[in-house]
This record gives sequence, structure tokens and C-alpha cells, in this order.
Amino acid sequence: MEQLELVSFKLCPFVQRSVITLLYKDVPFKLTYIDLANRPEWFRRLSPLGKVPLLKVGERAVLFESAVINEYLDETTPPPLHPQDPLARAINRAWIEFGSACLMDLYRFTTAADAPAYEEQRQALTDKMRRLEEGVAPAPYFNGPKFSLVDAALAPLLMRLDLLNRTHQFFDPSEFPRLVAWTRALTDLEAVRDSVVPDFAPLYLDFLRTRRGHFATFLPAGT
Ligand SMILES: N[C@@H](CCC(=O)N[C@@H](CS)C(=O)NCC(=O)O)C(=O)O
Repeated sequence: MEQLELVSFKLCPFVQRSVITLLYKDVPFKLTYIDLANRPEWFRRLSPLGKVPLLKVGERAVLFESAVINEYLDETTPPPLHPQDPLARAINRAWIEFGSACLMDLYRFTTAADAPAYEEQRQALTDKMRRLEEGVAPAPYFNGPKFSLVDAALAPLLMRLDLLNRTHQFFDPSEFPRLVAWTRALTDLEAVRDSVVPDFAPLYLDFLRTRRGHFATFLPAGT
């Protein structure tokens, strides 16, 4: 198989989706980190939207957009992680898209400038979490006993919600029993645990401190 190289930013939840998929499938790949605040020239040239992830497929192509990258990885490496049934697959794709919208809400929530904006974004995010709670019946994964691409796509969101809520409680976990169970099943997986750098939690919290949003006022002083 051609060399796969994933271009990443250490804290990016979208790249993490592909790292989970690659680790779960045990596919060898190279991970190259860039600093988004100081994008190298070669990255600017390669990335049409200026965003990570990028997946370099040998010398043949550079793919962008995490959902597209994951579908390509799924079509080219075993085992298949999308349901066989076209309707089930479409439902999974819809929730992957929903997961992307949640990640954008999470970013707005963690960077909202003041208390009113924070509360507005908290409502928007928890409203989406309620939708997700209703849309999922983890047993233990989205589609039942089999881990799927939709799990790989939602795991980065769920682990961040869990980490942030442990740091400063902004939602009541007892309102989201299905999400809590799903999060636990996902974070128990080696592919999910190993999909972030070992010092992910302090790095993420430090990153949020540098954003100086209202959420950062709840964080303990950093190192
Ligand atoms: N829709 C894209 C979103 C990717 C994305 O927003 N990546 C962020 C980092 S987590 C990024 O590169 N941001 C740089 C920018 O927006 O300029 C995907 O699913 O791949």
C-alpha cells in the first residue's frame, strides 16, 4: 500500500477522527504536525481550505475534509466500518455531519468572550447534545456491538465534552446517560486512547487559556 501521511495539528478533533480510524484498522501511517498559528508554506500550497487534516496518498493525491478522508480509508483498508445497508449508511453519515456541527459549537462555547455569550453557546451546545442523546442507543456503539466510522467521528467530541465537564461542570451527566455510556465505551478503546498525544489534557486546557474566553476563567491556573 502507498505511504499514507496525515497532516495534523496536535489538538485538532477532525484529524483525530482519521487517527482513530487508522489505529483501529492497524494501518501504518506517518503523522506530521504543523502549527496552525504559523502555517508552513508547503501546507498553504497543499491545503485548499488552509485546514487540517490533509491525507497525502503516496505521490498520487492530497485529500482534505475529515469525513471524506475517513470514507477513503474505509474503502481501501479492512475491516469495513460503514454499515452495509444504504439507509443505515446514510443515517450514519448524517450523524457524522451533525458531529462536525457539534465540534464547531464546542469551539464557540469554549472561546465565547463573556458570560452572556458563554451562556448562549452553552445552550446551543447542550441542545445539540440532547439531540444526540435522543438519536443514539449505544450498545455499546452507535450501531450496536460493532464499532463504525460514526463512532470514530464522534469520539473526539465526546472525549472533549467529558474532559471539560470534569474540569468545570457545564452539563449534568445524569441528563445524558446514553452519551455517558457511549463516551465510556469509546474511551475504553485503545485506538481512541492512543489517538491523541499523551499530554493532550494539559495542552488542550492551556490552549483554551490562551483563547481567553469566559470558559478559561473556570480553569485552574496553568503551568
Ligand atoms: N470540515 C473540516 C474542518 C477541519 C478544521 O476546521 N480544522 C481546523 C483545526 S481543528 C483548522 O485547520 N482550522 C484552521 C482554519 O480554519 O483556518 C474537516 O472535517 O476536516
